[in-house]
Amino acid sequence: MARHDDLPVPVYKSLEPVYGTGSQLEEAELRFNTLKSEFVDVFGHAPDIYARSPGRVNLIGEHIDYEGYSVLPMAIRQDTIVAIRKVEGEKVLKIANVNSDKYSLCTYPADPDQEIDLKNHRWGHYFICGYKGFYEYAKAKGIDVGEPVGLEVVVDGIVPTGSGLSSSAAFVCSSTIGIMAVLGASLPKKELAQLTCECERHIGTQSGGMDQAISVMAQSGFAALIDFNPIRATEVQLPAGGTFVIAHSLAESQKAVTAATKYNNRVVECRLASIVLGIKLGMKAEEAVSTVNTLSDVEGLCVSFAGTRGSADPVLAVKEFLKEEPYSAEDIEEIINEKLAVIFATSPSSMDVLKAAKHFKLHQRAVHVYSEAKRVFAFKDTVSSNLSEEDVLKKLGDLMNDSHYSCSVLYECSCPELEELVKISRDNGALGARLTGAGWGGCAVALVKENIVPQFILNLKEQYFQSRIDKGVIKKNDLGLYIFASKPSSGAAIVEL
Ligand code: NG1
Repeated sequence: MARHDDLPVPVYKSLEPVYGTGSQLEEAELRFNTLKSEFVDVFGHAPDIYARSPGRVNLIGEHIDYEGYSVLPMAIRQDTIVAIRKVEGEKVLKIANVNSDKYSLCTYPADPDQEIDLKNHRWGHYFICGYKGFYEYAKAKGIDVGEPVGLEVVVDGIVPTGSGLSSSAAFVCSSTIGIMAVLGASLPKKELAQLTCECERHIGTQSGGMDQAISVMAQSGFAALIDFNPIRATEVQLPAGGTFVIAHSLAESQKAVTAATKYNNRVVECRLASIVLGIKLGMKAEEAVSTVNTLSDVEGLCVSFAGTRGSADPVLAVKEFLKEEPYSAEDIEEIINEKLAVIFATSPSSMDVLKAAKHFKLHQRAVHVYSEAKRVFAFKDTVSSNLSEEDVLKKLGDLMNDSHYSCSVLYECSCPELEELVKISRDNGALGARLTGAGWGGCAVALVKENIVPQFILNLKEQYFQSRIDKGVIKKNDLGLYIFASKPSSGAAIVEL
């Protein structure tokens, strides 16, 4: 039997297979109806098809996907739906949003080779990421999708933005899948996961691929272990007695806007750490510079070194060969015998990192990546072990706490609000709590025993959110958007109604 990730994105004629039954289905029916009437209002006719793709919460494995390591997220019920129609004749892409007060109509030429103006961020750019990426892929694979045509699009997204729940990937994936479907093409989910990751890089972040992979390949009821190179998703059945509660710190993290000092900075630091490690472990400088891209590329060398000390832990090599004090650009250039500006010359987003960086913390970033990669497998092994459920939950919680510590102290991607939220979660009985997603704001995820979930949510409302309601940061009626329990939801789908 084919693996589910080898199959194409499912096409449904009704909403039940995607949203199940009950209140979730009712909410979805309302959204699809509103989306359709909005489409008719704006463009004068109904859309050809709808594509939807969910956000995700990452349970463990933070900032390691772009280093080639496996991660363990699950899809959440919040998603982005793109309604789309092909228009022969007028070569324009018109992208509207049901929330037109916040997101006004964007238009772009129907030109797959257009440059995205990254200095002037517009919400519609994410659609263009999918558009450019899909055409590039079709061209590279010899898929004939004809001459570019005009597209009419209305978007409805309910994944909170800047929250670490992958609103951007939900938007890019639903756009790409919508474009693919309306142009009459169909690809296996595995290929789409890879393609949508490349699409999102057009926005200027050096994205690792986790978010798009889970958004496209998720299966209802399961979290997934996502492996890269080659990309694949293996279902992970979570223990029934635990629930993951997601809470927003209310600090918004604008990943694309702060990329040069935050997200992309860490990608560059990891690359530099891996080149320096490669050289210290015996590679010629020239060879390391031209062949080493990620910490996973030099893990083998690190493990061999650890072997000489009776261990298999790559962190031993980091401790031996990378100093804890931050490196200056000159320190690194001396070791690698090359100018940093030469190494990153072909990557404008990395050049922006170099311009903004005062120093580079190679030791801390590498320890985080190698130890976090191990925690992902420990999490997966714990879930499938024959420990008692009580012990499984406790161990998963401990791994989540260790992951948070590493993100906060070594990777420095937390913020005061997330620290407060994580502490309050633990004080109120969470077995483990950690920031999720890129960090620097956004959400925390807590593992909570099923039977205390309602009380836990109440306590967080009082202890974290009430003061923010009092200050007018959020409205009491909107609380359900900022704290909720989540079960693993289904992945991307095409809907023809
Ligand atoms: P967020 O910002 O939470 O969607 C980002 C990256 C992921 C991964 C995490 C950190 C994108 C689209 N997503 O997720 O690939 O690297 O940070 O683990 O850039």
